[in-house]
Amino acid sequence: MTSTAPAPTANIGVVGLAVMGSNLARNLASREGNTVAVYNRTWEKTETLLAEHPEAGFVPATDYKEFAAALQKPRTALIMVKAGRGTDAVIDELVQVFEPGDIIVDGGNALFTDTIRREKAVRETGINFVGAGISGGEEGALLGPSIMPGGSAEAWVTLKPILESIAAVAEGEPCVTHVGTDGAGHFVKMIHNGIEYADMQLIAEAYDLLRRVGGLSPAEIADVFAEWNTGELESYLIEITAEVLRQVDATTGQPLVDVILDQAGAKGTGAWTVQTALDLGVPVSGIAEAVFARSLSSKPAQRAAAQALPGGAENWTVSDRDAFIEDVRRALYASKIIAYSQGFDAIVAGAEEFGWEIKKGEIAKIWRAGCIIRARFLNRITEAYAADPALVALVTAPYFADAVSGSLPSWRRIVAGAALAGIPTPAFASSLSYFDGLRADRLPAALIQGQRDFFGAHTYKRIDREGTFHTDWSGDRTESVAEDTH
Ligand code: NBP
Repeated sequence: MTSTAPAPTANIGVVGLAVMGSNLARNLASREGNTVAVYNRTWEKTETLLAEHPEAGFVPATDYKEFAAALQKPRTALIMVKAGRGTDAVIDELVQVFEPGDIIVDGGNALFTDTIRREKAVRETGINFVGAGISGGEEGALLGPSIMPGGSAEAWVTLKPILESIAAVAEGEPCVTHVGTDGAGHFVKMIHNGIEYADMQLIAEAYDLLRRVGGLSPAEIADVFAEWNTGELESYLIEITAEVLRQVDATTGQPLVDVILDQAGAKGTGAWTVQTALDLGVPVSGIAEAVFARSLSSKPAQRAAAQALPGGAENWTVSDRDAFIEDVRRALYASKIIAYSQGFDAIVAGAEEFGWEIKKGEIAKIWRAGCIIRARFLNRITEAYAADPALVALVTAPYFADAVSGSLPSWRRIVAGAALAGIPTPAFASSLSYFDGLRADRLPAALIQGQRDFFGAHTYKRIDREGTFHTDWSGDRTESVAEDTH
């Protein structure tokens, strides 16, 4: 390498050449018309990428100045580094060498509030900053991810052809769309990951029931999942679950799932979804239970201490195995619909709070391929929002309402049976409770309002009169109070 800056031959550059960055760089380089500049803090990664992929014609840079010099204007850089301080460090360097009109895209898993902050700060320099959620893992990055860019409409004009060229394709359409301004892209990616947590937990609960109650072996359950993957549950996660369950451990000869430690890890995007939903007041209960189920699994001391506790459980004997499998399938499908419905509720609430114009149907479309939650029924979500853009809850759209209604007897049998048998089904059960809460004519929230007024004079509203009320609980006297007293 010489230290002379290369001529500006590249139309896009990638900073950060770990697994995601190098695969995205290769994906970009493989598309006609793209020349890709590459930079990584540690030179060895750049060197390895160049040596392993000479066909990509990468333009390497040894520092940020050289990187900027390699890019045609307006310069476009895609940052793929560890989210957090690394992202800020790279942005600080790029704004030194970029000019107004250039574009910095952060494709890492940034928290959307960080993206809002960064976009505001970078915009002051005249440089565009785009937070883009990228899903699909390393394979998606190489072959075609689902991409959720935020940022300005101006930056989108330049980015559109580049991102469309590398995105996954579903039914002829690229899985990328301008989600909304500033942090909208990372917000939607966060919700995507939250739904992913719920979907994985639901599949795990289905597996557990088939194993412990149905008595099926992992290989038999793999066959069941493979069969389910030919119907309305068809999805990437169902497909890979069958493969995971079929895997045999080379050392012990046992099903691999039986020798994997049962403590689920997490990188934090599920927790972000739940924390954000709590702030927005959106009940994403299925996603929350999925996050908590991973937390519970990773508490060996508490689990060991509780091993000796009695379960008071009843035997659950299955007389018709096929009927039981079908019950589990329907419970899974109904709960999955709830998870997506809750996720879209969170998107609607986030859009309202942060002033984004998010087209819900378009989001479902760009999740059809390339991403982890890709699933057959996403087209139904797009259709539901096309039929009624103001749809207040996805689960009330005719297709989903019918699907859930048709599953109800199975869903209730599974949740009740699991409770009696002492088998944890936090996501199945909370999803059913959510559904029952949503459709209830009256909720015990009325009692909670009474309690709040009793101990804290928090006031309440009445069903028969306008206004705000407080009761003198000792004297049994109800009085109307001014709105601004609570
Ligand atoms: P990592 O998240 O493991 O990050 C490693 C990269 O960050 C290396 O290139 C490293 O440079 C660079 N880096 C760090 Br760490 N600190 C830096 C700094 N201060 N300045 C410059 N560079 C710095 O890589 P990854 O797994 O490829 O993921 C990249 C991004 O994509 C992350 O934000 C991740 O959350 C997101 N993402 C990952 C996946 C996935 O499936 N893995 C999927 C979707 C999104 P070095 O080589 O010099 O240490």
